[in-house]
Amino acid sequence: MRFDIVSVFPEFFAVLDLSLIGKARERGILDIAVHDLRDWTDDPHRSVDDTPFGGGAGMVMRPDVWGAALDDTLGDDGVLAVPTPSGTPLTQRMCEDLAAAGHIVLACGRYEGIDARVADHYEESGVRVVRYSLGDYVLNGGEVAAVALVEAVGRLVPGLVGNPESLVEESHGAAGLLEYPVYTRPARWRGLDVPAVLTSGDHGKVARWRRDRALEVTAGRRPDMIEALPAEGLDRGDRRALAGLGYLVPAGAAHPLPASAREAAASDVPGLADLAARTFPDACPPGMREEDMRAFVESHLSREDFSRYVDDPGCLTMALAVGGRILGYALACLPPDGAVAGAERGAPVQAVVDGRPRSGPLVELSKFYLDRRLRGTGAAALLWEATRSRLEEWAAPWPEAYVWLGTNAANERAQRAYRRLGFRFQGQRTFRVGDQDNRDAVFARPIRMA
Ligand code: 6GU
Repeated sequence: MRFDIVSVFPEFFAVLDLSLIGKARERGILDIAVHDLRDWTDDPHRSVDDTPFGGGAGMVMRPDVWGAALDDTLGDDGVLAVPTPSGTPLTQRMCEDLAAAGHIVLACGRYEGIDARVADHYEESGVRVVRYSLGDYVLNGGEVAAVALVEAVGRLVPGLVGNPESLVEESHGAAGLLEYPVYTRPARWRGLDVPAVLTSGDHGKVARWRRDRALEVTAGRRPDMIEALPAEGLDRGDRRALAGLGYLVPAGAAHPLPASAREAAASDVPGLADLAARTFPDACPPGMREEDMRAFVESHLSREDFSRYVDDPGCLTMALAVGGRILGYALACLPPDGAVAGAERGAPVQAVVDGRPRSGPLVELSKFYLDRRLRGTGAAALLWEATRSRLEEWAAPWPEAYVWLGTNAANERAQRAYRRLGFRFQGQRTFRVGDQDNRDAVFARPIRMA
């Protein structure tokens, strides 16, 4: 691999004699030539710049000098790389692509940059031109960015990095995630311990922990990278970790989507009513008649109903937004004066949860619905935890408070889900839709749990 670097500060590139890049040059793996742009001037002052046409501050680098330099260095195989703050942000993918080119010529501008005709001219003559930036900030010239490119591209040349494994498992690698944190001896430093899992010797647990940390670090610093992850590359553990970080992968989605559960606002009402109409039949027993379900939705789950629920201080309405769309909701009835909500609907007034009899208010979780595409995604835990946390705030005046719900007795899936959320079976009730009595299983749990 050959690099030609053209700059008015050739001494700057002494750093390329050091470390792995320096060794690779000694071993002939990398051939790096540094040139002084002024060698291509033909005036006594060796001048490389002039004032800008159209006026303005600073100086512009002359096309004639650059043309002479690049004609001599590009040859018939050179790719022209131009560091400039107005370039495309340099990525690992671009570096991999450039590593496949055998010869790169770096044109380091100073001052206000190089006359625009230079890059245009070489592009028009069939030279591949890459204008790149290191990020959204301004350096005084392209030299630092040229060193960055030589190192990032050079280390991908076979034989340069001793252990090719370290090229695989790294930030911006194929995984599309930032690197997990790493640790070495001593195991305890300034009161800080190395995470115990890393000294456990359990390779499976270490791998899971590292993957979870990589997801966590990436979600915190580069949410754009999380939203670009291909869904098919995410296993169950990844999906669980992502749900905990506020991202869900609905069935059929190409990528994780940001998810948030919050108290519903008036603007959520149409989305809530649409979702309720879609999900209500999912929770009904198989024999239920279409028109009965439709009538129930019209009389309890219309837009007008949701408007009332959202405005009613005795109701807590929670919306789960996924990628900006409402795909889940919960509705809780808050009993006045810390009493029992839904006594007439079969509230488990005598509830005993994990051996403890209920005391304090009993909230009714009257609706808890998710779009089908969210089944098994961790969405239930996300919506529940946000709901529970609101209920906990509401229940602050009482030392203990409980929440109950009824769900179709035949719906094993729903009952398993409620058990996972800490609810315990209390008994049965009948629930009327149309002219049919349905058997419901009743569950309860404390709002706060240790
Ligand atoms: Cl490539 N050049 C200059 N002059 N400033 C920069 C840059 C490049 N990337 C970020 N800032």
